[in-house]
Amino acid sequence: APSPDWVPGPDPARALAEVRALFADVHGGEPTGVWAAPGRVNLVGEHVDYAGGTSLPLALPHRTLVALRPRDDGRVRVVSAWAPDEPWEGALADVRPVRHPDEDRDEDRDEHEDRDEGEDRDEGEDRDEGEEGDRSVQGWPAYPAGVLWALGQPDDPGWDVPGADLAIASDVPVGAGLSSSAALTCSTALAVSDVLGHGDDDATRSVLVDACVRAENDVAGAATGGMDQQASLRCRAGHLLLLDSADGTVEHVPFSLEEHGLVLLVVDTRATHELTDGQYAARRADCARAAGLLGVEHLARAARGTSVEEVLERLHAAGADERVVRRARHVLTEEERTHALVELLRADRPQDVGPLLDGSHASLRDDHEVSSVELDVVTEAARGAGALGARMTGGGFGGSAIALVRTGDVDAVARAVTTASADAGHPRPQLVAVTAAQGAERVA
Ligand code: GAF
Repeated sequence: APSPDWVPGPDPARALAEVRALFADVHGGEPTGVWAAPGRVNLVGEHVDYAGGTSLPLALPHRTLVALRPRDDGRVRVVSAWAPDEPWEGALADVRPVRHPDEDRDEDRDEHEDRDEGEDRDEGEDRDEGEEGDRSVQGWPAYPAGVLWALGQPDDPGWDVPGADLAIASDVPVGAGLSSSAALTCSTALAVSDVLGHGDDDATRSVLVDACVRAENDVAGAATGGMDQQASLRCRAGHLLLLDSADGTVEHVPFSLEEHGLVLLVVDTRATHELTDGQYAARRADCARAAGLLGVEHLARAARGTSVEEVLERLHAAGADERVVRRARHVLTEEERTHALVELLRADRPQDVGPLLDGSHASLRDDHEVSSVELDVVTEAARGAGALGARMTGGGFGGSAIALVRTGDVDAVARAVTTASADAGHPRPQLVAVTAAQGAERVA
């Protein structure tokens, strides 16, 4: 049987040396500073941020580093350790949103109306928010360039953003559903904010979250609801971020598994994970449809003061089709699981949260239909080998799962997920045990 493939832990000193050397090579001289932002996993509260729900992410020790120095000619030059010989350069003034918000509005509306009437649509249908060709910046440079663009938008926040030289290096696995893109936008945003002297309070961090979401949605054309950027910018070491996406408020919930003899294992299935293929947007549209039929702003809050069953009955009565009801059931039950899980943690009972993790996975798989066969195989194998609970984490359709495991069972679980993946003909998963790390910060 194949042996488990453990991802090497992050090496912050090496990453810092790498990004400095890259900066010197490509731009010459020293950056003004270096800023770091982490990837994340979400413990529970999945696919609810765009429905005003509650999530519980933690920052990974794996981070993206951005070395930055402002330029006075309005140009952006950015290089990354992924492609050190291919720096991207352009004028900040030429960075544009994928599609202007006012354009195509009628077309959008028609499309939504058609969609609402259809029963089960073709799941494979492409619903890209923007085609490659619409983008003013192609590929990964759209993320840092998009942040500079977003922070300079006159409506909000209207900062006087200069051009910049940037170099980027990262430990965050790409395409693994661990928010490598948020790590990239958030480290860039903090760098710009800091060199412009905007201070570092919670209000500024919230401005940065919004700019990063806007950069990803509008310039990179990638769908995201905000949880990942909140996690990357606002998490604290040793804590989960209890995030209410209805109003952006957060609490920091202490989270240390070690004293309970537990480990949080991340299993990257290495199966394709792509949020821009339209499936994510389709889930959002279904949730928006449910909220509209119920006449509420935040679907995730609709069962407060009543019950999930009662809300679902109302949805049926309002004419929702069966698929929209299932999407709503996911959001509403996930909200209950998240609050129950927080209560268990507050009672110092992390060993008891496993069934809530399993329930979350089942709901994401059956009601929201965002899991994948690879994720189902590894979560089932983890449970079979003694994991207390396991679920997909992040956007789904591939990417990573998490498993809560007793320290003594880690090897058995690692072997079980590796063997089960091999038996199913899937790629060999990559494994890493994680602790709750610090959110974005200046490191040099
Ligand atoms: C992706 C999105 F970017 C987040 O906003 C969130 O919706 C998540 O999927 C699912 O919880 O990571």
